[in-house]
Amino acid sequence: MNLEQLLASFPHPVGPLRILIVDDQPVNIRVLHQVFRGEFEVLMATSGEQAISLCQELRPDIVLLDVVMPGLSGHDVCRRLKADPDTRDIPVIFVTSQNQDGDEALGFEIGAVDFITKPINPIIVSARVRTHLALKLQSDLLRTIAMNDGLTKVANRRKFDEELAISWRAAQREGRVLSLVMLDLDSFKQFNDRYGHQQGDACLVAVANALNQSVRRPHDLVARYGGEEFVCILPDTDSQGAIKLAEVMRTAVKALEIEHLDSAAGGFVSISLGIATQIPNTGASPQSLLAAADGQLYQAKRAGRDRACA
Ligand code: GH3
Ligand code: MG
Ligand code: MG
Ligand code: MG
Repeated sequence: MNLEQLLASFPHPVGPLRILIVDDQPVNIRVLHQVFRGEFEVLMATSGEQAISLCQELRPDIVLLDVVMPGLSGHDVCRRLKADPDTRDIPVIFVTSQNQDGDEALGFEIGAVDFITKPINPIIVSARVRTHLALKLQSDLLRTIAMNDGLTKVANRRKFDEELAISWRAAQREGRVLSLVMLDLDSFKQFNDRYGHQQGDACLVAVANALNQSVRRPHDLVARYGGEEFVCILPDTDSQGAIKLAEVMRTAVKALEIEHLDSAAGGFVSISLGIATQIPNTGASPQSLLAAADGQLYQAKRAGRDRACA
């Protein structure tokens, strides 16, 4: 697949591709800029320090990195990018006039994907960059498919398990509170029976979107836990905050006004929710938090559905 086909394969829109050109000599930057302007969004840095902060802030899709620079060298920059989980996956191509074999080998050893020598040949540089961008997009796409639910596009169970473990450790380290909201569509078997599975699928998509629009903080995560069950991870959110959000979600789903004549909630699709909150400590585990949320969900069902229990 070429770049354009890959971009079109993503389940969500992907912005213009960004390339970061790093060189201490502006004339070298200008030469490379000529090659890529118009085709990609071009970012520029004249020092290693600047390159690292641009990578952290703007996450370019690829970096063309000079080796010899005052201050941080290209090798230093590459090592730092590869040591940071947030920037590790950005492909780095070294562009340098040093072309001894040892230098090139070191470049690969510290994580570069390619090596280009100056003076550059614009056609070759462009072809190599496009090749590495395509590889990067392929791995981004695989990750997206592996971590998101194909039907509703929210995070899947795998992503949820990963994120819960990460959020749990972070809350434990910082002594912060962590909440989970587990929710389940009410009488959904009957919905399928009456309206058919296709309508059922469309209903799940609409509910997932409503849930996603209900969460506000960048670290909140909505995931599809199973068939018609969803779960939300709410870092740094106490019980009151989680109860408030659960109510926002319950109201948002009802406001979709999806007809469900067998429902207990005024003829529309509704959800029941269970909330659990904990400051992670020894003796507790992500599984115990999940079990607690599930227990509350069970209570909400028993109490008549279309409600939240905490
Ligand atoms: P309750 O209110 O107690 O949750 O009742 P319920 O009928 O929702 O619960 P139950 O677990 O008995 O049924 C869940 C139903 O959800 C059964 C299954 O057909 C449906 N379901 C699960 N996943 C999907 C899906 O991906 N698409 C569709 N259309 N239906 C699904
Ligand atoms: Mg230089
Ligand atoms: Mg159900
Ligand atoms: Mg269920």
